[in-house]
Amino acid sequence: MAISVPARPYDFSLDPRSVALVVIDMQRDFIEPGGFGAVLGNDVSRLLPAIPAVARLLELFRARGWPVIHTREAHRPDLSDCPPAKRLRGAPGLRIGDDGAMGRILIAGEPGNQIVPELAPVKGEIEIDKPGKGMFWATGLHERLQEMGITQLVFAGVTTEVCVQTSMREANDRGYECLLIEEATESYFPEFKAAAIEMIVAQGGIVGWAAGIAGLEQALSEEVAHA
Ligand code: C5J
Repeated sequence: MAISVPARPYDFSLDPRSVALVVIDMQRDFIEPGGFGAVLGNDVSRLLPAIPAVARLLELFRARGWPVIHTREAHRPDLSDCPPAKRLRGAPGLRIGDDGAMGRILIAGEPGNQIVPELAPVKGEIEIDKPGKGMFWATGLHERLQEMGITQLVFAGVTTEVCVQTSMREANDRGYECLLIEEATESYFPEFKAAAIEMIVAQGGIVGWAAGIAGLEQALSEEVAHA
């Protein structure tokens, strides 16, 4: 039976049989000093509040055995999946593939590319290395989700207006119903986070829905009480 989650622009009808949690790029490269986010001049501490909120979401999904997907923005060590337009952006020495404080910047397998320990994937969860900002580009994820019968995606992660919003838009175009949990996403620019959420829910939910985490937790706990 569907669970009604208080959301904007109107309640989200969550189907436990076809929902998955997507945690976008909660990796050290964006969240810790010395990574990609920091070398671009951002205050990475602005992303920290998302960590406990994403942990709460993981707890909700893991407790119910619902699927969880973690993404990392990650390139191959030979950079064959990083187009020059992306590789050459920014000042020399601070670019993707360059040596940073946590290894090569945004390169798969490097220390900085790991998901922060508090949110580390557990056995059975899907991990996707994506060379783009969006989670569907060059990842094969859509086909995997289709095989699993997933039609709804609950979104969390960083940054709201870049990889989260791009992934939500890609998902929306592929026919998924998307719900963004507001406390579980952050941006280096609070005004961009606020604007991205408004863009998502505007025009009757043109990209999807947004909800507070407490409303989701409450709706799921009531579901247990009624079961
Ligand atoms: C960025 C991301 N901001 N994960 N990536 O470059 O949002």
